[in-house]
Amino acid sequence: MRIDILCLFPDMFVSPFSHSIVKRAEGKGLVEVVTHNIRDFAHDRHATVDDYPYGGGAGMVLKPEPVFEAVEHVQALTGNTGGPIILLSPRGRLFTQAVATELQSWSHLILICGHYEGVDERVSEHLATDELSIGDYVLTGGELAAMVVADAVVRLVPGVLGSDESSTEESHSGGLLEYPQYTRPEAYRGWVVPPVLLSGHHGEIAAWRRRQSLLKTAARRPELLNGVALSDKERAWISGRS
Ligand code: 4GT
Repeated sequence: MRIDILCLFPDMFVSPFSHSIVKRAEGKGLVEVVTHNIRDFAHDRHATVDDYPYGGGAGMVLKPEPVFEAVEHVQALTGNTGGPIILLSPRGRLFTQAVATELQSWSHLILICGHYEGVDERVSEHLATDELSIGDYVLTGGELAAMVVADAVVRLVPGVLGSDESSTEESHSGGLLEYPQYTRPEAYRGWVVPPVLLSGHHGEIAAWRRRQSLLKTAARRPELLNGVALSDKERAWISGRS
């Protein structure tokens, strides 16, 4: 998979991507992440990429020309693969694990990061094929959102995670919150690890973990239970507790 990221501050990606799963994926030759500076596609010698909003108002707006031309440059470079062109924006559809799974199936992604007060609407209307938000809050720029998307997608590319890590993906949580994890020491400041985890009874451990996932989900994110297949027994057990 190749991911091209168009932004105004490509340096922001250097450290995160050199420590994360992205580095590992690149090392294995499974993923290539390339950042581009939208400013390189400005038209004037001052490299202007923003301008005042038509109609007035506070702040500046990212001009359309450098963004369109940066995308066209990437398409020429990569052979115009027809993959998603994603604008990161607080108005986008919510980025979830399901969206990450969907994106993982493409061989090429283009991510566009906005800055200033916003991006000229023609980018959203006539260039981006998709618009994603990582959550209901406002950031200074789309770069952090692009990092989140890249990280979540790259770890799903087959071969990036070891088979141990990837097998925990589907089989365990399946739309529920994770069960509690413990490691040594067995007792820390008087807080002991649940004895079942030391019992060696794999069946009991699996059942305990499932119950813990259900409990935590019911307590903290009850809406997630709607998307999960529960047995009648589990449903009754949860409603008896909440
Ligand atoms: C939030 C998100 C995002 C921003 C999000 C254009 C000017 C957008 C700054 C940018 N804020 N981008 N992608 N929640 N801010 O995903």
